[in-house]
Amino acid sequence: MAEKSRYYVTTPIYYVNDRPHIGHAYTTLACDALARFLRLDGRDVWFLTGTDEHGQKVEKAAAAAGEDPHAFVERNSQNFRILAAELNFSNDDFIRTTEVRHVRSVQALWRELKARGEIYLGTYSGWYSVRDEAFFAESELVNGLAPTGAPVEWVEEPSYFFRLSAWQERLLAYYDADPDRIAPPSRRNEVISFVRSGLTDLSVSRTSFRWGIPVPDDPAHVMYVWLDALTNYITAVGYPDVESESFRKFWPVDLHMVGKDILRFHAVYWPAFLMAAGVAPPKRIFAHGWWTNEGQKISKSLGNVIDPRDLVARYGLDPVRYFLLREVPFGNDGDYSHRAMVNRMNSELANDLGNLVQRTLSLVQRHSGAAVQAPGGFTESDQALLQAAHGLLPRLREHFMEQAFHRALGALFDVAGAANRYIDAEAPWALRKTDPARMRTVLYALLEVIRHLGILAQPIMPASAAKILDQLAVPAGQRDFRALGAGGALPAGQALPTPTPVFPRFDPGEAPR
Ligand code: ME8
Repeated sequence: MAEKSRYYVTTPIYYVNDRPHIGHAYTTLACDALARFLRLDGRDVWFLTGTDEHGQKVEKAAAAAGEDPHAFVERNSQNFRILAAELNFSNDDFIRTTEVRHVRSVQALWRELKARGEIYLGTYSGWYSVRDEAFFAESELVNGLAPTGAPVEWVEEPSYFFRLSAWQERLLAYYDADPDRIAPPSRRNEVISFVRSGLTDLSVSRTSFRWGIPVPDDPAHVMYVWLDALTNYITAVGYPDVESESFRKFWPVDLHMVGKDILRFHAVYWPAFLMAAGVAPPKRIFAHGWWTNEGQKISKSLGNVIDPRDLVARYGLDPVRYFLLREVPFGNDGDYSHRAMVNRMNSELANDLGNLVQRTLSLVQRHSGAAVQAPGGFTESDQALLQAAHGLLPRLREHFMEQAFHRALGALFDVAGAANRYIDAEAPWALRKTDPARMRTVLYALLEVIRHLGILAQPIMPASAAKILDQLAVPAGQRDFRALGAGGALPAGQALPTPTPVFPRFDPGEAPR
């Protein structure tokens, strides 16, 4: 049971060469929503994020800033921590690759690989892209650049190699063993065809710069930044202490969430490193899509990098969280635009959900004694609506487990839509005079539906959902998923506070900045 209920989810650890932007916020947000959902569903969750602080890219950025790399990474890592707090992320840990626990873990992994004959000394000669922190063969270059468009430099130096070529069949067997291992399916196919096309040994150390973790017993080498970075996922749960409680409990990881740019590192190199060291590989890796800004690639040189804090200042945190997970089928690429954002805020949050809550609560306030009133017998339409609300949890569970956040929100808003149609059809404001008992039943059904929507919206919009539940006077101990269904229903006689709107409309007249 304990084994079944635990869940370990990770974000990539972000490079500290730059400030956090919307892409970083997006990946961590998706993990946050999932972690919150699973906790409310009674699971024992460990949610990890952090920063990737070694390597040439960071070293160069520090030099360009005229700073010592230690001070530079300290300051920039802090920006990611601040972002996590400002976006209400519920991570359980924040790991930095410059921490002692991590250096110890990476060196232990290296020793293990070395002892098992998986690493050997040779000479690397080929191309390297600092921006991608990746090696490329001549044949992979496109017009003299990395396939990502990044510049490359020629590297020729002594290097340790990992015997990746020996892992092809075992990697294919690992993908085959579980069709859900890599998602979405299109990405899984890409990975499989890459591995099928043959693997070459991977350079895993460098001698031409110093900003990295020294190779044990050969300090002229520092470790390849990706070997260093990927290991963070096991460091955080206690590696090399594989008998520790946390390692036994949380490894293998349930989900590595990444952007599509770094899938190969996670789905090919990382499982191979782990299997080669005798450690179980990840259960699942999800590679989500790429955001553009008003149709354009987001890049520093175009000057269109979106700072998530600016969005939050402008639209509010929960609308931004909602937009990011609703606008794009999770896994696909997406485009941020002011128009799309305002559209979601006004037509869905304000009109569909906000209005439902506001209309119902105002009626209760004005015509139903500002309290929950016991219902009479339920009609078929009452029952249909209540059943739709009661049926949400299994549907959402399925969507969250597949990381289909857009579908989960779609399901929630389907029920909000049904409740809006119900309130229009039942017209409780008219029943007030003709049949007050029936009005009380209708309002009761609506309050129950809103209670379900409030509880289930918590993973995506924690603060707004809390406001909804506050207005229903739902006690703190009645907000997890055990309170869903008729068992946790609002008690008759419960007084309700004066309602205030939860989702204000955004004035579309305001010009985009
Ligand atoms: O790659 N749209 O760090 P990184 C969506 N340190 N997501 C985006 C995005 C965009 N436009 N831009 C960035 C690294 N991301 C390594 C990871 S893990 C062991 C080491 C997100 O700072 C997305 O998750 O370049 C992407 O994979 C990640 O940021 C890259 O962050």
